[in-house]
Formats: sequence, structure tokens, C-alpha cells
Amino acid sequence: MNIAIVCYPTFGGSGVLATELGKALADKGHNIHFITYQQPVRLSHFHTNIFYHEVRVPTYPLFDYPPYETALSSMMVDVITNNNIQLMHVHYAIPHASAAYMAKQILKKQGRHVPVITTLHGTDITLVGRDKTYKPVVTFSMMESDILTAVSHNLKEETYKNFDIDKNIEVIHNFVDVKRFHRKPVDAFKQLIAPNGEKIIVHASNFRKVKRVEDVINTFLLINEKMPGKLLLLGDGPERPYAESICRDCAAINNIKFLGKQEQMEDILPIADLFLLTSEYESFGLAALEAMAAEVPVISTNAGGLPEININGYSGYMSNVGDVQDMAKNALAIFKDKETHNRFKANALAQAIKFDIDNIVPQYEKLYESLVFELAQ
Ligand code: GMT
Repeated sequence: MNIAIVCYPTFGGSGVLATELGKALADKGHNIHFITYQQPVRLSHFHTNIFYHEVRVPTYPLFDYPPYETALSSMMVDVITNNNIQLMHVHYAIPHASAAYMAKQILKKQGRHVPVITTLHGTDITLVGRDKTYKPVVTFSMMESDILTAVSHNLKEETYKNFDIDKNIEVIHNFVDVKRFHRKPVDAFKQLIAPNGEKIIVHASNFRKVKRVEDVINTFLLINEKMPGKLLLLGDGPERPYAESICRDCAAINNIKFLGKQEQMEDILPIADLFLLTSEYESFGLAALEAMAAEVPVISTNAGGLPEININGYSGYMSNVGDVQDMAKNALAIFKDKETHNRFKANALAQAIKFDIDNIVPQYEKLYESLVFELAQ
């Protein structure tokens, strides 16, 4: 099939998932056309079936707000027309679903019907999308999508709760390529970070308020009072300066490292002993799933869709949002002895395998086939 994928190209989970999906589909022989404003972060290798179309938004003195959505719709029309695209899969409702609606209407006038699948990822519904500034357009464009999917059951419920829509939402969980993440840790790297065998604890996010990075640091400090550890903070975002400032004032400063944005998560995660995700909400928690695929147990909150991936007392533990005492206690329980830690590690991997790329990508392919088949009737 010839498929157009529209996503945010940045480090956010929705862009990562969309890019990994496109790569997996290309490996299966589909032609994938990415449409976005910058080369997606995870799209680093050449692939004969993958094409990247950059959306450029010309500036003009009149434009305080250059119209990205208009440029995106025009690019969709161009790519679809010139590459015989059979369907368009947009990730993150704003503004991708409404731009897709506009492109679809333009193409319809030209006698071409291109079905649209919209995948909801989380903040497009729970945070930004339900704001009254965007809500009518998000509601309309969800209803106009041929198929609507959500990355967790929780997100599906949140969508019905927050929007007046009577459309079926298919749940297709996010996935991870377990083979890629399940690697032997590089001992020299581990030795460099934790020269005295300290436990390596990792957090990765876009450092937005919703991630509660301060809770990550406070949980680590509590763990560190009982056993020596090193905290690696991966990613960047608006809360990073504040997070760095609180670390500068604490005694454990030498045990905390801010590594910034990292493309090769599969190189770093295998050296971790534990992954911390203290978010106020996660529709899914793709970062935690990637950690589990690298055989790393997860201490997380029980918010949103996290209980759908992290199993309490099995692949890690879950606590109420903000309960850093409980998170630290649970981390220490995992580190109780080697045998317990190894059991949690093995369980984390077993849990990740349920969301392996080979189990999930065919679910999208099935949807695509149903749409294209329906159209041929
Ligand atoms: O977490 C973010 O702020 C980024 C956001 C995104 O859209 O890139 O992530 C959302 O989508 C991911 C992929 O489906 C999910 O794993 C994250 O849980 C979800 N984030 C939130 O719901 C806060």
C-alpha cells in the first residue's frame, strides 16, 4: 500500500510511535510518505520505501501566526495526488485531523477519495484538545475521520468523557521493538556512570509539568538515603531549568546527571536498573514500555493508561500521583536482593513482549486493509 503518515517530528511519544510504525510498515513492503515540518527524530536511516516531505510555512509580515495547518493541508493534497496514496494516517488530533479533513475535501472535488485514520495519543485529548479554544474543531475532525484509534482503553474512555462524539474508537496499544531494546548492557558504560556498582535509575520525558520531574528527583533522593544510586535524566523541556536548580541545592548533586535529548535510547536503557515515571497523567507511557523492553522494571504512578502496561508487583510497582515515599519504598523493595531484582527484570521484559511490534503493527495493517477494501467495493 501507499500510505501517508502525518506526525510531530519531535521527541514526543506520538512522533516516536508514528515513525516506528512507518519504519515497520516500510519493512513489510509498504511505501511510506512522512509529511511533517522537520525530519522525524527516529527517522535516521535510509530506507528505499520511505519518503519524507517537508512542510514549509512561508512567512509574511502580515502573519503573526504563520498558517501551518493550511500549508500542511496543501502538502497533503500534493503528496496524495503525486504518489498515488491510498490512505492517510494522522497521529495527534491537533491540527493533523482537521488538516486531513481539509485535504480530503479538496481531493473529493477532484474525484479522489482518500480515507483518513486518526490516532489519538493523549494530550491532544486530555490537555490541549479539550480546551474550548480547540474543542469544536477537534470534535468535528474526529467525527469526520474514517477510523479513530486510541493508544489505550483509558484514552478511549477519556475521549468519550470529554467530547460529545458517538463514533467507535478502536484501541490499538503502542508498541516497542523488543529485539532492538533488549541488548546486553555495555559494561564499560555502566562502569563509567556507576563506578562503585551504584544502582542506575533512569527517567526520560519531555520535562513538561505533567511529568512531575520534581517527584522523580525526590523519589531518587529518598532511595539514595538508603542505598547508593545514580540518577540519569534524559530529555529536555520547559521544566528542566527548575529541575536542575533544585538538584544544584541538594547534597546528592554528584549522583544526578541531566543528559538532555538522546536519540539512541536503546543504547542507554540496558544499563539501567530501574525506570521512574511519576506523571500526573499518561495515556500510555511509551518511555516506560521501551524501558521494560530493555529489561528494566518500572516505578510509576497509577495514572491514565499506565496500569495497562505496568503490572503492580510484577513488572514494577505503581503509586498514587505525588506519593514519593511509596515510590521510594517500592524501588527499595525491587532492589531488596539480586534474586528479587532479576525477577522484576524478567517480568518487565515478559510484559513488554506482549506489546512487541510484531503483535501490534498487524492490527494497524488490518484496519488499513478494511478501509482500502471498503473503498474498492
Ligand atoms: O507525553 C507527552 O507530553 C508527549 C505526548 C505526545 O503526544 O507525543 O505523549 C503522549 O503520547 C504517547 C504516545 O502515544 C504516550 O505514550 C504518552 O503517554 C502520551 N502522553 C500523555 O498522555 C501525557
